[in-house]
Parts: sequence; structure tokens; C-alpha cells
Amino acid sequence: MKIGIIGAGNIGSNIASLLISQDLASEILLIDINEKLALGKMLDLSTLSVILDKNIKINSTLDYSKLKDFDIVVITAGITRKEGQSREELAKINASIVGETSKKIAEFSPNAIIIVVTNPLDLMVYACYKNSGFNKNKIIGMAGELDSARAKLNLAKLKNISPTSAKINVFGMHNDEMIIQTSQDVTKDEFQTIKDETINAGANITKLLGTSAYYAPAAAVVKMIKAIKNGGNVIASVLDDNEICFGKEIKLSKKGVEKIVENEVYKSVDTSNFIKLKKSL
Ligand code: TXD
Repeated sequence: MKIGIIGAGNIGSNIASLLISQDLASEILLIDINEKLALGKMLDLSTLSVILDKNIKINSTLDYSKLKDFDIVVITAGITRKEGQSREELAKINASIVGETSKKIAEFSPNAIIIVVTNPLDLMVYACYKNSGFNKNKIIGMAGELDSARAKLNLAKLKNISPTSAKINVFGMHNDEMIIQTSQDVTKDEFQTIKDETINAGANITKLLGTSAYYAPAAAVVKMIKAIKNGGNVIASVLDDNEICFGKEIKLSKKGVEKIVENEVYKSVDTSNFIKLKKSL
């Protein structure tokens, strides 16, 4: 598969590294407004591919015409929230970056599946949809897999079980209003603790690193790419018929979203803020 990555920063470059090590791409193209950064990452990743004995074409460019007929394009391009900047301001700036990028993807890779990573995630999926003109089933946002993994870790810690056996998922918006669902036996207090820790997980990492998490977000994107390649279910942000977007369980294939797995929790998602913000983009 030919996989393009727009934004060769922390998440973008880690996605590339995982794709190389797991033999998931025949070709990788990095595009970043910071041409030097993309070139440097490309050279480092190319060397990594030789060390791992992989034959993968890896390039970097600012020229979108090189993104011709790619199968999957991941958008991580954007800016991070500066001090004093409101969520609305960030949404507007990143929506214009994601919007421009989406138009270019549509021009050169009209059959691609787009995975959006840039925050604020659900709104950026909408911006991508509006600007690419793609069908809803070709655009998916990564957040639910990341938030669910964080919830699994928190449940496992509390119950002293292994995170891989923790039965808990996160749906809805990728913000403080996320909806957690578990079939595990937890008390009300335990549930609240897991919820609080999951909501704060990203901010805690940012406090420690001075930048947002990137290993886990990159791995979550790669999980989605595997589901596209081999078929499989993931939690991802997808648009509904009312052009509202939030995290749901979906079945993926090479054609994109095959099916949304219905779940009663979707009815309890508060979409009012999303609707307000999408109008302001
Ligand atoms: O769950 C999730 N979806 C997320 C999302 C989890 C963690 C972080 N999340 C968001 O992903 C984060 O808030 C950012 O909006 C994106 C990317 O995060 P990353 O940590 O990779 O940010 P970087 O390292 O700053 O990389 C962004 C790159 C950087 O190299 C910029 O030069 C580039 O984007 N950039 C652009 N590239 C191409 N075109 C344009 N216009 C552009 N603008 C910035």
C-alpha cells in the first residue's frame, strides 16, 4: 500500500517508523510545511528501513503532485494550542490547514482513505469531509482507539488485571465529554476514577513532555491501517447523516467504513458544542 503522511512531526514520523517495521507499506511519502524537518525524518527513516532489511520507497516533498494515487493518507498537520488561545481559535487555524490539505489529497489521490489525527479531532474530520468532497465512508478520525487504550490501562491498574483483558471502550467526542462503556464489574466511584484519569491522560503526558503524546497515537493510527488492509473493527470518529462526527465502533476494509456497529451509548453523546463549533469554522 502507498501511504502518505501529511505532517512529519512527532506522530507522523512515528507512524512511518511503525509502518516500516511492520511491513505495512510499499511506499511512504512525508509532506510537511517544514521541508527540512520532512527531509531529515525521511533520511533517518530510510536508514532505519535498511537496518531492518526492508525494501520500502520513502520520500519527502512539499509538492502534492507526488502524492499520486495513494491508498491511504494520514493528516497529522496542524499547530498545537498556544497559551491564551481558545479552542475555537485553534479549531479555525487547524481547520484551514486540514481543509487545504484535504483539497490537495482529493486532487491527487481521489480514491484514498483519509485518516485524520489533527485536533480538535471530530471537527477536523468534518473539515476534511467538507473540503475533500469525499464520501463519508472514506474519512475516519483517530481518537477512540487511543482513549480506549488509556481507559484499559486505568481499569487494569484499579482492578489489578492485565490491560489487554480489560473490557472498556471510549466512544463519543474526543474531549472531556467522552463516553466510557465497560462490561467489567466496577463501582460508581471506581468508574468515576477511571473516567477522570482517562480524560486527564493526554494532559498529564503533555505536562511531562512539553508536547502531546505520540507513540500511542501513532500506534492507534497503525491499528486502523491494519484494519483497512486486513479488515477489522476499530473505534474511530465518523460522520453521520447529519454531518455530526464522533467516535463509534466501525468495521473497516480496503473500501473504507463498511459498517457502523450500533451501540445505545451513541444516543447519549452531547453534540451541541460540536454543532456550535462547526458553524464557526
Ligand atoms: O487522539 C488524537 N487524535 C491526538 C491528536 C492525540 C495526540 C495529538 N493529537 C494532535 O495531532 C495534536 O494536537 C496535533 O494537532 C496533531 C499532530 O501532533 P504531533 O505531536 O505530531 O505534532 P507536531 O510534532 O507539531 O507535528 C505537526 C506537523 C509539524 O511538523 C508541522 O510543521 C506540520 O505538522 N504542519 C504542516 N504540514 C503540512 N502542511 C501544513 N499546512 C502544516 N502546518 C503544520
